Amino acid sequence: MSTHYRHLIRGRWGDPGEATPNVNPSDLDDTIGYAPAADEETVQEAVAAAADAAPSWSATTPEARADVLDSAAAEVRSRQAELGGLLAREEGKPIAEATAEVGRAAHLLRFFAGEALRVGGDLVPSVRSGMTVEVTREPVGVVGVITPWNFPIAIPTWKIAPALAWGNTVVFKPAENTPGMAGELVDILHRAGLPDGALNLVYGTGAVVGRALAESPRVDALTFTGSVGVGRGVVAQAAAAGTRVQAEMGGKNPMVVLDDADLDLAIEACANGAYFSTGQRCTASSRLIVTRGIHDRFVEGLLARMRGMRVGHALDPRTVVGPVVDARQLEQDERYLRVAAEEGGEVIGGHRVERDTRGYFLSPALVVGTDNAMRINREEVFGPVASVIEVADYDEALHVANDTDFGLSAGICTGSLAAAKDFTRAARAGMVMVNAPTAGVDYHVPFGGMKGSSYGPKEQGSHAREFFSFVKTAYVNPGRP
Ligand code: UN1
Repeated sequence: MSTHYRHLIRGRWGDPGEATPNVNPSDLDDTIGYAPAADEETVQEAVAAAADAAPSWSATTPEARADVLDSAAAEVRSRQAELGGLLAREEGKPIAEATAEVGRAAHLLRFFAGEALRVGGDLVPSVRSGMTVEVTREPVGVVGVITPWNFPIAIPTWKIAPALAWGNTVVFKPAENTPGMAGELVDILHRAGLPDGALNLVYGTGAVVGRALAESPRVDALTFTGSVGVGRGVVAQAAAAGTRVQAEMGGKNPMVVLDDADLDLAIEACANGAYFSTGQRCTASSRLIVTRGIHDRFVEGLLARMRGMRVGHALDPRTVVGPVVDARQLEQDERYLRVAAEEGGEVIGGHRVERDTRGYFLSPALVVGTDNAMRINREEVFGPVASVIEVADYDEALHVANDTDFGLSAGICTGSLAAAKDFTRAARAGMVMVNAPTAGVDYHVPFGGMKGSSYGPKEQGSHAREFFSFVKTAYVNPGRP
């Protein structure tokens, strides 16, 4: 069964038009649907629809906005298994992780339903007699949302839900690899009671749709998650158009393992952080920085764990590592493994795997004997690939951890409170994890990085308001009664 996805503009689902197949990466003979690709004019129509809907949506009560997000949360929750199945089929995330991601989307919707009701402000006495100052938060206006394929419902939700909660209207451009999940999320929100034009969905390429959103003077704010290369361009285009912009890009996240770590815990944290979701997470633990005393035992244990991970069809419940998302990503993963070997690393694993269905299956890989100057440790691979860097002690580990252009997430496995506290403070990253994988974050607290990983305010939690609302300062002199 396949579907023809359609744009949603001004509350109307468009015609299917010319369409690109959406292929299951676990089974290339399974075409899930066909997605259209918008031209620039279609994007402008969507932006105009969002701009026209902005005055009335921004004037709705907090309760009305909370109710929409709350009913969407309930529907996502009640269809969790079905939507998880679609996510696994479309993106290749193993079914258990895919279903959990749908649950996360329901929680995000519920959290931001609450946030809509918590919109507040300050009433401040003026330095001038008789005057008061009101500091309030208002919607920014039209928000452009550009999302990647690797969390095809969680990331769109954590951008669209706060945008709507704070009274903004949205034009949403999902990744080309995951049109199905985008269509389901938008359909659910639309039927939950959004007025026409409050949420518009436009399929298509980054080069046409993404660029048109980034350059449009009628888009007031643009939120992006994706690669560094694309993100930098989006930030530059948006800044040139005078648009508020937030970009969450790549990572090369260090995981430090010290001699005093709980070995089993460290192995499990690294296996999860490096290989779950096929390593296709900007928060993946990709540089494992290990002190000398534990190095050999750690590598041996991690290799055993890695070799035990079943690679296969995302809908097979035994699968731990699903397929790589597409041919281009598979080629990139293999290219980095070749480069790592050429630079002197020892590559273990990282082979194509044959299964009953034709899919982009790659076994997880560990590159040992690397140093931090190698390309495998400088550039994001975005696949089931991690490398090990051996260091002398904690000080060298911290230095290596911070010696990177990125700064999204950083982890440490240690039994030492002193080392954990020092690392928490000294790691140059937006998120620090102690005795836990660098990936896999909560939905109710801020998310985001520093340095080359991120641009602009953080996402999620109550901090999302910094981006999705703007602060107005009103001076009121009521005069004499
Ligand atoms: C997580 O690790 O739970 O694209 C979330 C990414 C991140 C999300 C990671 N923006 O991988």
